[in-house]
Amino acid sequence: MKYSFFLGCIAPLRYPGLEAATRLLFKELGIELLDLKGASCCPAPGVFGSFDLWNWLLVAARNLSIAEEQNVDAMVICNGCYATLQEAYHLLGKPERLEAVNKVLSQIGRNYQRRTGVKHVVEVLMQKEVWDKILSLKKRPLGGLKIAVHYGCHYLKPSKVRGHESPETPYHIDNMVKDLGAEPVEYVDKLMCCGAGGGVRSGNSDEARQFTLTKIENARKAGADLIVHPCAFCHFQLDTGQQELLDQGLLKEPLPVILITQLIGLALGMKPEALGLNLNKIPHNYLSRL
Ligand code: 9S8
Ligand code: 9S8
Ligand code: COM
Repeated sequence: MKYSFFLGCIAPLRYPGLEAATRLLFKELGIELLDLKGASCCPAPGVFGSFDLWNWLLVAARNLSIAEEQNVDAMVICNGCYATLQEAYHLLGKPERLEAVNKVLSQIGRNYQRRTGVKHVVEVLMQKEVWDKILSLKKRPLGGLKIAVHYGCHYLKPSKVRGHESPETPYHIDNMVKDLGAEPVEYVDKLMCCGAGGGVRSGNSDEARQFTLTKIENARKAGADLIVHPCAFCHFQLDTGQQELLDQGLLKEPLPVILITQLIGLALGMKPEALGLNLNKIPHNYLSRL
């Protein structure tokens, strides 16, 4: 089993722990991750796609063509990257469109044939043989931890293109949390945006933080000890956004935030520092209970 690891921008530039944890976990699982040499920003679906669909599609097709050269699917740890690359793959299913894109790509000696596409890291991990292996490697019991799952908008919608379980009542990540021995908690407005998406963080960061605050308060009311999610972009907003709320005196008790690969790494007994948990702004205070 092999994938080409599409890093996006947040992991390499702001939260290197997300990449480190994912690489460590995949090494333990024996799944090879190739480097996507020369990959750029996906480009972010809201930030770029909302303004210029054609150039967004061209850049996405260029990124997909690099993974295709390696004959493997690209794998992402961010819903935004997932949205862009999967939607580009979908849109390029129309032959005239693919031809038009390839005409431009040929100017830089590239070509994309749609032989390979993209997988979200959750889709990769949830394959039966991979998940069975994870469960067989469990070392650190997570019992007693209450975890609020935040799926993020782009992971689930548009549901016809994503093709997961119901976009209104998702359960895959909750099931993972349960299998790892922790307790997933239900909370009000679970499917609410973290606040950042669609370019809102760059355009109106106060508005974005209001979403974050509501989300954190709802998760806290449900008794959560931490929030798990599948998206580097959500990680940025939920962690950095909470620090900003603390600085502004708008938040009293923050909740630590963790990417699904970091949580699995913890369950497998890996060191919190090796998983990059010390690189978060909001400290992982529950670790002393494990
Ligand atoms: S790349 Fe550039 S800004 Fe970001 S991390 Fe995910 S979405 Fe794609
Ligand atoms: S960032 Fe990740 S997927 Fe999104 S648009 Fe609403 S939620 Fe947070
Ligand atoms: C969110 C990415 S995951 S974007 O803000 O919608 O581009």
